[in-house]
Amino acid sequence: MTTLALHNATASEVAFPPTFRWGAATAAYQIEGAADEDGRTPSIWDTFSRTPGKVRNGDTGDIAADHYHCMREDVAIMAALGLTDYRFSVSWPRVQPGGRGPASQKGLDFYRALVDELLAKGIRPVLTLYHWDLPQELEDAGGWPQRDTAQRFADYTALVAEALGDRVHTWTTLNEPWCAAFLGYAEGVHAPGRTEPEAALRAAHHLNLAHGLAVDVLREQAHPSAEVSLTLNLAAVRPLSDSPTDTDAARRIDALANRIFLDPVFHGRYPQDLRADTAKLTDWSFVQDGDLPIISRPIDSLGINYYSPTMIAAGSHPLPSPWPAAQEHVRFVPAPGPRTAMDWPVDADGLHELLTRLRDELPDTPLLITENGAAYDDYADPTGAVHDPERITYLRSHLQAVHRAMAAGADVRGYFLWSLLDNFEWAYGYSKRFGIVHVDFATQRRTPKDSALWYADVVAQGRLPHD
Ligand code: IFM
Repeated sequence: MTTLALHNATASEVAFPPTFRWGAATAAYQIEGAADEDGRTPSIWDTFSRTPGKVRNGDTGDIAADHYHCMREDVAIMAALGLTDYRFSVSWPRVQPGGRGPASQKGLDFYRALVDELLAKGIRPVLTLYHWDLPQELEDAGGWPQRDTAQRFADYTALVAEALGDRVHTWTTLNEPWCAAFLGYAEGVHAPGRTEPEAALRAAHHLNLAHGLAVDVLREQAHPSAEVSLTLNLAAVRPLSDSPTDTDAARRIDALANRIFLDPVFHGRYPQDLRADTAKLTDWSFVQDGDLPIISRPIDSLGINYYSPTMIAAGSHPLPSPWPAAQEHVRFVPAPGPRTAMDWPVDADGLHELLTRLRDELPDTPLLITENGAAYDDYADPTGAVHDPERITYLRSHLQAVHRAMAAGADVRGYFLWSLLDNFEWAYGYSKRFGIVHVDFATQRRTPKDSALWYADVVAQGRLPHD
């Protein structure tokens, strides 16, 4: 179907199938604000962002884009853009304060209202259960390195599924477990800010286990037609050269960034080379009998978040590093070419490489691009308009890459742009703007940027406009 629809377009046209899902993505802590309202308790990101020196300018998500109060306006914006899907996350401490026990009905009411509003506007809800806001009490009990956290996540999943199971189209268990495990517990630049490489490996396993346990809960409680998914920020790993040392360095990063999730989830095993590489840190005895069959429960699609490729050479990485046991072997080489305000290279070929790799390795798994986008230093001009031509160039090239991969057989079903709104960009605070809708954080005024108007045109036409 995909290939036929693509072939119907003329050679110069970049046209997508009529069923292609066009979305935008956000995450609870990055946009909601209302940190202390209606019974919500602190997550690890509240604690981390309130700790001096952890987040640029001392920014926190206390108010963020105030989406908790502006939700209807924000859904109206999505509808005006013509989005078919909206990817959002649920704040765990808002719906289950403290991470244990019964649900907060007030917290759930917010998501019930959001889902109702989306459905009323014909927008499919794509719900992520975990986008990094672990209840602080669970971190105090050990956090993700502690096995019980996976069970707590399954219980929380049941509460959300009970409330919304009949209306959510796509459930994503975890967003980017790599960041949660390795930025949070090894490098310490994300909450909870720990620098314990062995704990980070345990965290990765317990996140995988949490995913599998949640899949079981969703299969039981969500509507049978609901799609169950997982989102990974897979690295498009490129060795600097084909020398044995550079390719070995790239192999190590591929194991720690990609195969540590792909192999257990899709093949029910951890890579042998990963176990060998990390043997001086752990014997992996935290993987208990029966875990891998749970982790590898079938899922309906895989979400991929892609921003830029990763160029690797032999060398060493400074400590603290997000790469347990690999930091003595790898060096990250800046890629040439244009860069975004994050200083990330703009390289759409990396997305094509990832998609064609997944086409080959997971031929039966439909793919969703659940995040792709770029930060630039956007501002409203004196007329109030926000011109962001670099973002349009970025989006165009990446959608072209998606289209090329689809023409080459990758089963990509949809594209979610990151992000709908300017928001709290984690350790960078509000200094980085990823939105296609500008947010004036002093007034909470929303202004669609030129890229939003461009994207609305893409969605309406199902194809990229000519330059
Ligand atoms: O803002 C983040 C998002 O929360 C997860 N993926 C990457 C984005 C940009 O850094």
